[in-house]
Amino acid sequence: MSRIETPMRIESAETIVTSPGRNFVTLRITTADGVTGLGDATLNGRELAVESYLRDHVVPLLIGRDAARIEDTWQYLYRGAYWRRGPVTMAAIAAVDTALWDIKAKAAGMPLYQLLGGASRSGALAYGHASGRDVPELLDSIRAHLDAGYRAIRVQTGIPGLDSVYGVAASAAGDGERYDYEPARRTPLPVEESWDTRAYLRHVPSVFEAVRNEFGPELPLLHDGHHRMTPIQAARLGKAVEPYDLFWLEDATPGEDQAALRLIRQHTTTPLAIGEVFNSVHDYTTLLTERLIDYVRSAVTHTGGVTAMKKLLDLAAVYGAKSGIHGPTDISPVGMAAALHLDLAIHNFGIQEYMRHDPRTLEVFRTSYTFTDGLLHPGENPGLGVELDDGAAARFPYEAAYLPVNRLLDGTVHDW
Ligand code: KDG
Ligand code: MG
Repeated sequence: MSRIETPMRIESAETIVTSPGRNFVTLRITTADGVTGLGDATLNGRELAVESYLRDHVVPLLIGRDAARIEDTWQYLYRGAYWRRGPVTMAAIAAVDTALWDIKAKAAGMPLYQLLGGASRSGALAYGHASGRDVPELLDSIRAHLDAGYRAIRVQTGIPGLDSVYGVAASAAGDGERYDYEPARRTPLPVEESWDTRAYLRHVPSVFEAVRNEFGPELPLLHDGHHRMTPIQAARLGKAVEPYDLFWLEDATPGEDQAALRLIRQHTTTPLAIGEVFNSVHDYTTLLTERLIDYVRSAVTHTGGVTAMKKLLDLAAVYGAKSGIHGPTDISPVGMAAALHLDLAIHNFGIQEYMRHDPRTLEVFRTSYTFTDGLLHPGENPGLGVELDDGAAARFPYEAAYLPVNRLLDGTVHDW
């Protein structure tokens, strides 16, 4: 496409890498008439690969393009690369796409959710991350989350015999002390954790029994298996927790094996959620068309942006599945805002994950979304409603950080 001369011509695009409590990669696109848009390109533990993909291979293609042509730009970057999918590529495309939607909505003078069809609800039900090294600590953490306004709770606990386990805060519970793995893990090599699936399967049902006994039947409870079980182990866990009426069991098995979900589905009525490590609608075709899952866990940040997520969630709607957009703290406030605009607009909204960001993160990213009575709302500012403070970003330089590696007790590398 030839260079165009319109106010919406892309004048510049730049990547901002900053580490206000944890690493984030952001793309900022500026049009000829000075409208700016932000997109989140953070890929936890592999941040600089996406930054280079954007800086070296995408930004030069954007200059001079028409910022208004969002679908065309998406297809140009996706098909034009020839190589398909992958977390690095799709995070880079997501950042461009989200920034262009931010620009379009700002130019229209509307919050993005209006361009996506307007609000379908007054707010998005959020779930928080409660955890404890043992059951009493977990119950305290749930109480603290309820006091902080959450109306749905993810439940993760320590496992007897294992030192540290995914999803469990390292020190005593409380609303201020929640699980967040990255900031403490700035070591030259990934931290190694140990794992024993049989111990986990023995322990988890009793944890849910204790939580239901304490908090009653109504509170929506979620659990993340974090890819660690085989299909038959997952089927067993799903069955064992049926009396405790989980909202969902997430990532029971490694996500890339779509057919594994057939076996789990045959054995349990516990609702299933999967997809935070996916980056394309093509990762979901078996899962959705065969109705093997109930919730789609993709992040806007990792699945090609607002354009691709809207298509994915529309496909999910056809097959009776709902959204459960990924929202841990490694999704920046820009990625979180994009999720919230979709949550408000789509019909098949399920739930939104929400871990509050570190105060340093919120110094860099000035947000306008709100959390009231358990519901998130993206706010009414034009665009995404997030601004990036360059001065604050510069105060927090990038530091290498890795996610942990998991090993079985005999030393075999396992899924983390
Ligand atoms: O970067 C990895 C995290 O995003 C992931 O471990 C968080 O499983 C997760 C969740 O459900 O939020
Ligand atoms: Mg998860």
